[in-house]
Amino acid sequence: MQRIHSQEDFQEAQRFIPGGVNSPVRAFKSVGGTPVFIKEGKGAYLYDVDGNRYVDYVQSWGPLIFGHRDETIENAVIDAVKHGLSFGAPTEAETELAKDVVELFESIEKIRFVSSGTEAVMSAIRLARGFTGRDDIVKFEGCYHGHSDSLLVSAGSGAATFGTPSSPGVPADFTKHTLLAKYNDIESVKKCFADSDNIACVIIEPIAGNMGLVPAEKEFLKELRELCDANGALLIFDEVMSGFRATLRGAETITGVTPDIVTLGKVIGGGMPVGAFGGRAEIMNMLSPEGPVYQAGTLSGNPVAMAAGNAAISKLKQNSRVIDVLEKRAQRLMEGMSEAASKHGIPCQTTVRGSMFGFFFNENPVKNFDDAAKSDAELFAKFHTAMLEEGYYFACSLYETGFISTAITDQIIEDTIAAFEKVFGVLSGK
Ligand code: HOZ
Repeated sequence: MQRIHSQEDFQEAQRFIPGGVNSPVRAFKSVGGTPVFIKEGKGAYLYDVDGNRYVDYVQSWGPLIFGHRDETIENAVIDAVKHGLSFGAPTEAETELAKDVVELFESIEKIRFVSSGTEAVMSAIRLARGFTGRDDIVKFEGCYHGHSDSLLVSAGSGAATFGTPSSPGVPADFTKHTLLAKYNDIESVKKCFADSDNIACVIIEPIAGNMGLVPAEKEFLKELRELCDANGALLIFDEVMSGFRATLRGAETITGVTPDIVTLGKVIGGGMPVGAFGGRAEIMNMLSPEGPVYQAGTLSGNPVAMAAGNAAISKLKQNSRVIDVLEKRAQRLMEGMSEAASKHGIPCQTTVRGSMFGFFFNENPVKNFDDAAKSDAELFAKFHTAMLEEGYYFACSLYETGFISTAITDQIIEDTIAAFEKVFGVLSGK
């Protein structure tokens, strides 16, 4: 497969954009080669600037649950654009989307829209601090909650991919209130509460998607809830990635644990830049202008983004079985991968939650970031390169999650499994 134009574009981009990309994980650094420059997407496929076609298992890192250029979402956006790009004033579309989310998530009575997941989480933390009057927060190793200062500690996603667990430019004073615990290890959380009586909140991805796909165990979450209650701390579920992906009504419905605040993004914007955070009214009412906790944004609740979000969420509501159908396909994909890997003597652990899937080239099950980091990164890089050559676009980091969209048919899944067979055969030398 020729990717000459992508290579030229990357050279040119690097002259003007640090690393040639506007988000580090896109740079292909951990898998080698140069990033593919995309010209367009349609349905299940991405087309690059050299005219190559790829089945897209990244789906813009999650948002595109109906695939590229879904007609309903596209038309909603075009219609919104014709009425104006931004008003900086309230619109009915914001209430419409708010109503839908409140109806779907039992834990959310009120919600506020922002422009990114990072912004949603940063604001949720401020709200939790304002509500409790406390400063400390607990986060888990390998969980990624965007790149705001106090959360860039042992973060997953790009930060883990490039081995920069925290970043220069983040003053130690800003992170001294961030306590670290180990995912799926309640004793490590108990230690945090023993060390501090100033904990405002515990933030967790209940279905972690930024250290690869690693769901939290139900019992662990239950104990986490109890610990928060016993210590007067809030529990925040970061569902920027898993929201409307793992299930329609939030991780709370599959874990049986109710959070105090939920953060959302990705699917909720249908492909446009949107984030949101919501929770009980007594907490949300602390937000300005109702309460004293300040938070604002010129493009918050942007009418075009709201139109895309409304179209995506109403489509999901109308077809409530969509996530089950996608889950079956994801299961088949991962089953096929496991079989192909084991046939060729490659250790492989797989996980599925709704339309999210994850795999590690690892002898042992992965329960936390330390386990994930023991995966075979070199093999992952070779796998990624070989699958790309076969026309399959997977996330370019072992610490990311894969996504199925409705455009990815059963046949595409079977073809992908055949490609796994071929690639594992080559990689194992059999
Ligand atoms: N933080 C995103 C993945 N979990 C990466 C976003 C991007 O590079 O587009």
